[in-house]
Amino acid sequence: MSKTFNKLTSFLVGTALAATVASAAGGELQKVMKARGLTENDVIRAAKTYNPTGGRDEFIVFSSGGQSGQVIVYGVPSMRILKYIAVFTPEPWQGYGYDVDSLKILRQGNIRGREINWGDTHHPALSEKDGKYDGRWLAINDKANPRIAIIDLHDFETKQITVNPVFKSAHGGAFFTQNSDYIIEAAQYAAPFDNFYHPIEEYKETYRGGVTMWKFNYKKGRIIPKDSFTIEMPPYMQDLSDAGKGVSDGWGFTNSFNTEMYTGGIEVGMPPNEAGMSRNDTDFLHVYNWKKLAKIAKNKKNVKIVNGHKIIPMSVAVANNALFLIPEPKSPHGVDVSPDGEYITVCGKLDTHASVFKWSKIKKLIKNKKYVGRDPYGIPILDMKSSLHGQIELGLGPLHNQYSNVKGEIYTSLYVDSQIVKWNYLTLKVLDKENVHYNVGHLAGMEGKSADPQGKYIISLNKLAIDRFQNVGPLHPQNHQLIDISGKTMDLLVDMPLPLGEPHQAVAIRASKLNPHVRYPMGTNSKTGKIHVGKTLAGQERIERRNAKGKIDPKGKFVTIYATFVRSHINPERITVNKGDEVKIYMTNLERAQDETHGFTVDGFDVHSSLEPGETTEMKFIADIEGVFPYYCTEFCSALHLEMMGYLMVKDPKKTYVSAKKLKMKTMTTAELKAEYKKTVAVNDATDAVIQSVVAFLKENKFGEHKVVADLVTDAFDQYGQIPAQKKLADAEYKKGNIEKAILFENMIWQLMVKTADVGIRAKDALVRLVATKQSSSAQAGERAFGEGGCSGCHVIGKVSSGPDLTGVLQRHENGEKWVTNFIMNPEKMMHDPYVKAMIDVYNLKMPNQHMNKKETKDIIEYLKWIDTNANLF
Ligand code: CUK
Ligand code: CUA
Repeated sequence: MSKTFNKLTSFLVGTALAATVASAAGGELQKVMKARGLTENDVIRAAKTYNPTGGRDEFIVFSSGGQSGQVIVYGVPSMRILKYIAVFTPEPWQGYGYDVDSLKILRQGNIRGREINWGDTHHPALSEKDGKYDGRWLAINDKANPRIAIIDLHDFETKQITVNPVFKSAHGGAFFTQNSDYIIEAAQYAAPFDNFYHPIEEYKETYRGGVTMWKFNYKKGRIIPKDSFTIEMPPYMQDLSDAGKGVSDGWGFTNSFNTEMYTGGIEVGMPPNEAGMSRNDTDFLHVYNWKKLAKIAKNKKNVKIVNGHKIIPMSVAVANNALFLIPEPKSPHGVDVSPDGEYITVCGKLDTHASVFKWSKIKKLIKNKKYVGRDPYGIPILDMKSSLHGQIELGLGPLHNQYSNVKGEIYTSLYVDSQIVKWNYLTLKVLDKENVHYNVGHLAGMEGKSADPQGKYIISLNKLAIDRFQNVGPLHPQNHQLIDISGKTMDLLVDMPLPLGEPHQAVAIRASKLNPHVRYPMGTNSKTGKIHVGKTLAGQERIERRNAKGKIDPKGKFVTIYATFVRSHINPERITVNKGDEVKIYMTNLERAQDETHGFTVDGFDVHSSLEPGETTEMKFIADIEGVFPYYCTEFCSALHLEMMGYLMVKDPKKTYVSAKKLKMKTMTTAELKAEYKKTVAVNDATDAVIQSVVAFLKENKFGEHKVVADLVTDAFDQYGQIPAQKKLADAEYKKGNIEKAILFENMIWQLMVKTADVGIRAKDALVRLVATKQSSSAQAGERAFGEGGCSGCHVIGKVSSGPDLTGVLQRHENGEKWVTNFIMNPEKMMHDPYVKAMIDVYNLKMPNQHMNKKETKDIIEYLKWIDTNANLF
């Protein structure tokens, strides 16, 4: 492209821009609002939720991913999705279920030997200390296949799946006790604990409900099944649970439906389940002393073992005064303990009321053994009225509750009314109602079920999304709505379509409490947290062939590859095996640089692994088909990512292969090779000079004082440090006369330099932002005007471009500010100034009138002053 053409375009573009931005600032907002049909309220709501580029959210939400068997992570208030965590379902991006180590986790979830490859996640729970979230672990249940998974919040990976050996479905989990000693999981659909056939006619005798108390090792972040136990419960359908806290610590609360013990039978002429299971006016809230029962479970005499798991029979729990029932309004759903542990709110979805039970009243009844009767299984029943603090009418279909930072303030979802009610559980008064989109299930407050709720926002997890979003076919997304609760009345801020599963519950935590790592110690098996047996460092790459006894044997059928990954090559790059060999690949990502993940697959073998910096993973398959299979890095990790590949060649040992090497390829002459070598070395020297200038800049500006920059510099030197070794190889080959090989090694040096420069420049940019003086708002506006008004079309700060560099421009003239102001506003009038004339000669271009107004010009002057103050940085 010709120089003149360049200048011409920037001149034209500049002029056009200047006209459109002429009215700038205030008017611009009005224009956008008009063009997009936005009201002032819309704009305020947008401003309340918008994160500018690079901005962060105050809260992080962990939402159940419903039937996707995953966990969804998003930020509040922006409602931007950050991650899907693979839990019960294979997830290829993360390699989950596609490499050996993650497959082991997934297979921990096998039930009676059968692989289960999905989950119906309902309730995520954050680990607690004194009832407050600590941001260390996340647990989530699977309702369909009764399991609990543990996710490590240091790397957002699933570390354990535990199958409930006696339940056949489980809903009321996961809920941590207030110091994360146990995780509560209640059954849902009653079924026999054993794995045998029991006719439905013997439902009352042989089907059972229950609550499992999973012992949790907080330090290791693992459930310990052998120290866990299940409290046998009547075959009522246990629903949701909550752990007591504060004054009620040590106790658990689980509600239920179908205390009728109805078993349906449409096919034999019985009314359906839905009729029979909601006949009674009340169902039962189960109240149990898990702390006491945990001690009781340690004595063998007190437990029954079913499927290798401890069960405390109802009779034992009752005899020890550790299990009670309280009537609650029919078909309840949520049961939520207040931040101080004194109030327990239960919502009956078929009742318009919320019932607030008071712990001190319940405790007194228990202490005085004041029972109004016993259920058919002999469990003492406490009087409902004497246990209640009070009841309050909320609306149709109350379901779930969340607390805020205001004393007594509680938020309840109304499923049928599609509303959120704000009310006070102490004074029993309704304070406000907000319409949400159709059929809200759970609510998520900010740490809203902890001992330290933060208020500010409530998220409404709606079941339907009719008419809210672009139609994407009959299966609609879910709709999470963010509501501002900081004011006297609620204000619905924004809708977020969630294109995954049907999330039930979500939990939110202050982002500042999360402390995730950026890399693993070299060679880590992220699934165990220990160093991987396959850890391989640079120089240790190898291919080993062993026999069935594990001895090195050239005739063996077991091939192990110890491979390393670093931008932009996989070592080894060629693997030849025999058809039928068992191939095991250990892969170590040698990068220490943040976000330098490499992925790996061998085409056609249904394997994939994601290697985060420092991670080692294992892949295994039988090379059961002959052929040539490329393998490659699946993450676009660097400019030479496409070159990050190799070949797996599988040959049939029974075949003889005829060589196809007939055609001699034409090669370069020695003189040509030498010329290329010289050119390559010269390019490397020039590139190194650029790197050195960046290094000098970084040192001058004391990069070591800024951790973010220092980390990047470490990354850069990781690359740079590899150059001497390559240089040695290049020189040696050159000496031996292998010029072609010497060129290739010199090319490798260039690759390393480019990577160094890439990170180095990132470090420089980060440093400039850190050490530059803060821009005044006027200078900020000036920079915007400079960019949008077209000045930047010709002027590049710190560089001579199609116009002169403007660093120091205010010093170039007497009364510089006035001179530049006049020149910007009326350039035509100054064309005869000898300086301007000279400039026109040099640049062959006249300064155009960009029609800047007075304010814009003044701002630009402020911006130019800011540049001068920081001139050393450009
Ligand atoms: S549940 Cu789905 S809306 Cu499983 Cu907690 Cu209430
Ligand atoms: Cu490594 Cu692409």
